[in-house]
Order: sequence, then C-alpha cells, then structure tokens
Amino acid sequence: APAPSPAPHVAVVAFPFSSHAALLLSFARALAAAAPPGTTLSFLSTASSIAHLRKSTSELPGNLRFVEVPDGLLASAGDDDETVPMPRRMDLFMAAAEAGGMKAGIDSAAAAAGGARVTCVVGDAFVWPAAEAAAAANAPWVPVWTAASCALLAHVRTDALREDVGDQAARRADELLASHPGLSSYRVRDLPDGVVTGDFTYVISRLLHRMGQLLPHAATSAVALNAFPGLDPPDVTAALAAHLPSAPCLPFGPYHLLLPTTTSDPHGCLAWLERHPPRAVAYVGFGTVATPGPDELRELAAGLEASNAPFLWSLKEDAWPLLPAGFLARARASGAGLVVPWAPQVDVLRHEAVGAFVTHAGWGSVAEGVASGVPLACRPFFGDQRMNARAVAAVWGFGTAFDGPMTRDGVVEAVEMLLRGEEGARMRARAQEMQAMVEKAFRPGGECRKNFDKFVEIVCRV
Ligand code: U2F
Repeated sequence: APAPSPAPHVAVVAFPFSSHAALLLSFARALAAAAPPGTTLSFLSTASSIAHLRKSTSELPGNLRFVEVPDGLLASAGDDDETVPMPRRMDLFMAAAEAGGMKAGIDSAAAAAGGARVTCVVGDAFVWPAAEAAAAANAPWVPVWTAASCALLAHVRTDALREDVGDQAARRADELLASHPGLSSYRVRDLPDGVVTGDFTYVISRLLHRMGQLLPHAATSAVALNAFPGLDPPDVTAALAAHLPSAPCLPFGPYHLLLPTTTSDPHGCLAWLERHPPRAVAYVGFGTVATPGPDELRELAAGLEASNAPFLWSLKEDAWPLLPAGFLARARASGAGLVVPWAPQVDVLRHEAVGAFVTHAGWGSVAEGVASGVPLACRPFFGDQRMNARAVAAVWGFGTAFDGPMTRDGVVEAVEMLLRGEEGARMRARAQEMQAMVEKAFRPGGECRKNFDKFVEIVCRV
C-alpha cells in the first residue's frame, strides 16, 4: 500500500516590517481557520517582529505557531535592534534571508513541528528568497501580494519600463504609459518609486525589482492578490495573467475581511464618532510609516479647522508639538476635532459618522476605505502610494488626489467637496457601489470566498 501522505505543513513567511507583518499574521490566521484538520501552520518572522506582534495580538489558534528567522543583526558589530535605522534593518534581513536565513527558518519550522516537513511556503511576495528556500525544501512557493495589482504589474514590468523611459522620466512625467498593457491609465510619474525614478539601490527598490524579475519564472502554484474580483480593470487582470503564466492570480482581498477581527479603542474614537451625525466627519490618517513634514502638518491642521468639519486624526504623538499653537486645545475645547496617536481604523471607517478619508493611499487604507464605502482624498508620499492615488482618482473615481503637498485651501476644498459637494456625492456613490461588490464577494459562496477556498486547497495540497 502507498505510504500515507503527510499532513500539510504550511509555512507563512512575513516581511517583518511596517504593517506588512501584522497583515500577514491576519492572513495566516484566516488560513489556520480554513485549513483541513491536521494541518500545521508556522508563521516565520524575526524575533523582534514576533515580540511586537505578540503584544498586539490575541492567543494564536492551536494549529498556528511562531517560528523565528534570522534578522541579520550582528551583535558583534554592535547592531542593536532599537538603534539600527529601518532601511539597514531591512537590508540585513533580506541579505540574511538570501544567505540561508529562509532555509534555516523552514528547517526550524519542521523541527518545531516534530519533524513534519514543510509542504508549502506561503509568503509576503517582498521576501523573494523564500522562493529558493521553498524549492530547496521541495515545496511550492505561493506569494501573497499585499498592495494593489497595478503596482505588482509595474514591478513585473520594471525592466520593460526602464528600457522605455530611460532617463527621460522627468521630461515624460505626464505621459501616459500607453504602450504598456494594463498600465495605460497611469502616467510615468505615477509609477512606484524605484521603477523608473528614485534610488534604485534603496533596499525596497532592489527587492521589488528582484521579485518582479523572479515571479514570472518561479515555480508558484498560485499568487494571492489583495483585491476583489471586479476591482481591477480587465486589462490589468489580463496583463498580470500574461506575465505570470505558471500560476493563477487569485483575488480574494481586502484580506482583512477574511476573518472577523477584534480591535481595541483605547482613545475613545468610536465613542467620539457616536456624537456626530452620519457622514459628517473627516477621518485623517497616513498609515504606519508616512508623516507629513512640519509645514504641511500646519497647513493640514489649518485646513481642517477652516473646513468647519468635525475631524478625527490619527497622528503619531511625536508630531503633535509641530501642530499650530493652540490647535489641540481648541479642538478639545470645542469638540470639533479629536487627535489620537492610533485609531481602530477599520472600525472608524465603518462608522456611519465618517464621510471622508484623508489618506496617504497606502494600499491597506485604500482597501479599507472602499470596503466601507468612504470616498478618499489622497496625499501620496512614497512607494506605491502615487499609483494608488491615481487609480482612486482616475480609474475607480471614488476619490480625489492632491497634486503635491497639502495646502490649507486644498484641504478645505477636498473636505468640503467630499462631505458636501456634488462631485463628492458622485465619488461616495462610486465608493458605495464598490462596497456592495466587496460585501457580495465575501458572502458565503461569493467570489472572494470561492477564490480563498481554492487558495486553501492549493496550499494544503500534499
Ligand atoms: C505600507 O503601508 P502603511 O502601513 O503605511 O499603510 P497601509 O497599507 O494603509 O496600512 C496601514 C494599516 O494600519 C492600520 C490601518 C491599515 O490596516 O487600518 N492603522 C490603524 O488601524 N490605525 C491607525 O491609526 C493607523 C493605521 C506602505 F507604506 C504602503 O505604501 C503600501 O501600500 C502598503 C502595502 O504594501 O504598505
């Protein structure tokens, strides 16, 4: 009789920085909840990322465990986790991952599971060395893309885009990428940093370039997309399928909807929102990395005050001293505004009092906005954010984008338009249409549920 097949053991590899690790952990929890009985899941991240995640997460389910991978920090070289700047930490992590760190992680996962070999490596697509480590373990690599599909397309087309644009990016900034399938709605200047502009040697630029070169040739059995069917225009879907012929691209995002989550609200945002009528409040937040510079912060603050709209602003505390004199006290005294160091953003966006979202257009935020039917005012800062902002304003039409830094008058105009203007009403209607699509896709039997089931079946195959 043939030997019984081993039970699935799925390694989930995190990119252990910014919001990526937390998103992958929620993704891993969803996998753990859906995997067939007997499946083991190992969540691979660095020690400091795991420590950080432990602080903000409830108990892991019984079939999911943390496994450490090397962070590349050298105690002997005086590397201290707290003091090494972020880009260098990323660099060290990627170098270690490439130089056997991923393989070591996969081996530790097997050891921690009583020797049960890893049967599939699912992971944040950023961590491309996982592809080779998976191949060495005789397991498929299944990349999880966390950002927008159009950005993934820009990364797999980076060499073609560089060849086309060359050193003419500044001169051709406003030109549409008409000859690049799937990218014809975007201008040269909308492309993510590190594709045709920016510092090509920066760690994120390099890892995305490598990932984009590797993906079309990797032995993947599926690619997860953080979008719902119908969000990406058909030309984007077709171009991605053409570039990634070996595996189906399965859209089943926004990933945060795969499992219901519990959030805490230590600063009372939701209670504050309760005091406001429907669609009256502007919610302002720029994700986990971006912070506007001092001048722009002051312009934004002045604009929010002048708009006369109640506002809820998630702003890191170290930026508070940069706000205009008296701003926080006035907001508090009048009740017109609430500034907090952290907001339960998903719940905030779902609250009916929120009528507009001023965002950096990080993909998580865009997806959360549209899943709640809230129109956006985008102020992109770096990375893929310009491309997301362009898609929001020019492809999907559920928001507007600032052309450069925010000014007082620009903020007033955007907030008034979204909360009270005719164009804003059209944008809200678009956002609500999209919200209805998301809801349908996540109902039992909906397209995202079906794609996720297919994904689970693929990654748990032994
Ligand atoms: C990087 O994204 P960021 O972390 O800067 O931004 P988002 O993708 O928008 O994710 C932020 C997450 O943090 C949550 C919020 C999102 O899930 O709900 N959050 C919150 O709950 N409360 C707060 O007060 C503030 C944030 C990068 F910068 C982007 O360009 C990429 O698009 C993104 C995905 O790769 O990663």
